[in-house]
Amino acid sequence: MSKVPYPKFTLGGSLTGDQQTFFEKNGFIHFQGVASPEEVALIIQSTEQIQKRWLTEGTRKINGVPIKFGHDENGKEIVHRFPFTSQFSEPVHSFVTSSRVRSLMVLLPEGARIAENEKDGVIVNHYVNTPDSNFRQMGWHTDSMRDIFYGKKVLPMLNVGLYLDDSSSDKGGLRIIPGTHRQNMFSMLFKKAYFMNNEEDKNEMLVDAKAGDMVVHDGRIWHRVAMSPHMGAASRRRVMYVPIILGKYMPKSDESSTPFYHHFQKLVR
Ligand SMILES: O=C(O)CCC(=O)C(=O)O
Ligand SMILES: [Fe+2]
Repeated sequence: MSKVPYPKFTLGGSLTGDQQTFFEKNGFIHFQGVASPEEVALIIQSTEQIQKRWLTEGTRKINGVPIKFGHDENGKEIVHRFPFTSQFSEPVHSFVTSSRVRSLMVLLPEGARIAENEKDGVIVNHYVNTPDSNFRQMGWHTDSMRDIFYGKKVLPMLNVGLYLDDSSSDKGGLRIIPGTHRQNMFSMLFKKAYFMNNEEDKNEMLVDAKAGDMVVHDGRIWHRVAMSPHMGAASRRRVMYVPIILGKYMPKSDESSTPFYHHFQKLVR
């Protein structure tokens, strides 16, 4: 793993030239302290309310996208992966539509939009490492692979991560291979076995983030989430992802069918 620290940035009213150049070269960019502790607390609270509601009502899917369930360190049933969160949470919706997220549009060609009701919408991931955890890591993948399953052309997209917990190597953490967003299609398809491979890569870089930080990556970049060396509460890692996309508008509804790539999600534990 690369031990060289990468630069972290501060988000102003608009992205600076340096910030845009860093993103174009590396395929990711890290902004510190984008959401306040109060805002993060409200978002977490609202996901707990959504979890309660989905568990009580027995909801299994939102707009055709399966909710991933599991158990926490106390054996309590929890939601590990929440799709379309902004449709159920005012604090999430207001963050997602705020100028902080909108200012990232300059990283994509004209016409990009925040996908609140397309793909899987705004996702919240909740990892916890327990002996029978259903979500403690995520193998190597690119997010753009999903476009291929939708029969769409691979267009640039951003995945905007908002950290709800501190996340460094003690949580396992996000590992990115910088620059791989510029790879050819063959490498995007076959560089690594999608979701099956959890091995460390010599060129991977650990994203070392605090709650409230925003880390943006290009959808074509190779990344994974490593397993925490700790068990239970010490391994808890919650992060929210906002997709910013291009191309044909494809909204989801209750009648939407389950996308094929979700069969891969079953490989993720
Ligand atoms: O949890 C993370 O930081 C990354 C999640 C991810 O890569 C995904 O949901 O596609
Ligand atoms: Fe991903």
